[in-house]
Amino acid sequence: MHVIRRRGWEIPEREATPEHLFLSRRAVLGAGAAAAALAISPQAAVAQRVTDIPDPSKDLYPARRNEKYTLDRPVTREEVNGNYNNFYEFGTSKEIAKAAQALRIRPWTIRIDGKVEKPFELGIDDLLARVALEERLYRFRCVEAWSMAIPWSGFPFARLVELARPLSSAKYVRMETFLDPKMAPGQRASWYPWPYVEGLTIAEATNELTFLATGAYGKPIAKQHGAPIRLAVPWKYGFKSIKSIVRFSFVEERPKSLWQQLQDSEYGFWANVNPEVPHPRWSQASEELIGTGERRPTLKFNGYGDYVADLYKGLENERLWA
Ligand SMILES: Nc1nc2c(c(=O)[nH]1)N[C@H]1C(S)=C(S)[C@@H](COP(=O)(O)O)O[C@H]1N2
Ligand SMILES: [Mo]
Repeated sequence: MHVIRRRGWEIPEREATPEHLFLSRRAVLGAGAAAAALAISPQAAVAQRVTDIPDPSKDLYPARRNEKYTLDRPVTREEVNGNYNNFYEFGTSKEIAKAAQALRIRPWTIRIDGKVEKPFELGIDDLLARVALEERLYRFRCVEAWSMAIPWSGFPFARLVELARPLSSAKYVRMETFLDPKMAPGQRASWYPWPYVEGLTIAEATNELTFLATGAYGKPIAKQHGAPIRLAVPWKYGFKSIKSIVRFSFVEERPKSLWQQLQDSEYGFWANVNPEVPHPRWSQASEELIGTGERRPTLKFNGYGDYVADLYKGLENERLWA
């Protein structure tokens, strides 16, 4: 049987952001004015208390694209990307999108604590009102040897560090996903050390590529991608990019992630993409571009070495690659 399938390379990059929406909105309001209006709108406040539908942040998107970050491949189609996910809080299958709709994303409180001038909590919409959103096209490489290309919207992690005001004794940022086994059935599996935890050094966190994604495909980020806020570190294997974050702790000790606690040999702290260092169970030399069937050689640091290679100088004795 001949199956007609739309191939990834037929999808123009501009589909990442529905251009007409962006242009018409910009004609009326600057992006900043839109954000300010939203922050004080009574409807938004009610929506936050009662339900997450409609998403009170929806008018912040699409965000203006930052053209600095370009791709060497087409953007993965939204339907493909939104139906092939890892989100173990909702189960171990890749078809997790439906189950992930149980995630409640308002109210969503984020705690900033540890070695900071003053610990505090703030709601996701208060945070969104304090940052400038932009869109970035990033490659994404899972340790399982598949990849996608994603138009994230969000803001640089460095902006969060600025708001957090860490003390000089802070060496790492430890991030934590929500913990709610009633809402997330995967968290009833007691053999996982929930909640999901990940970490970065402060230097990694403040690298210009390190991004907190609150949107994708020109909209608030879908639940299966880790709404309402997830990490995007495109030079690292996918598991580092923790989803649905509720806590950022500035700490002295290197955080130990959920995966590292489970299987240290396969999920180290550094986890940078390197095609020359095989995973203990398979090669990392190439990757499948999900949605196209194409296989491509994997690039060192996923092609982002110009931005990040310097971060790892002097760390040759660390296990940087798995
Ligand atoms: N909280 C949480 N974050 C997570 C995961 C998870 O199961 N739970 N999976 C990780 C893995 S292994 C990958 S590959 C990416 C998948 O992101 P995506 O589904 O948006 O492509 O999320 C990462 N972040
Ligand atoms: Mo992954």
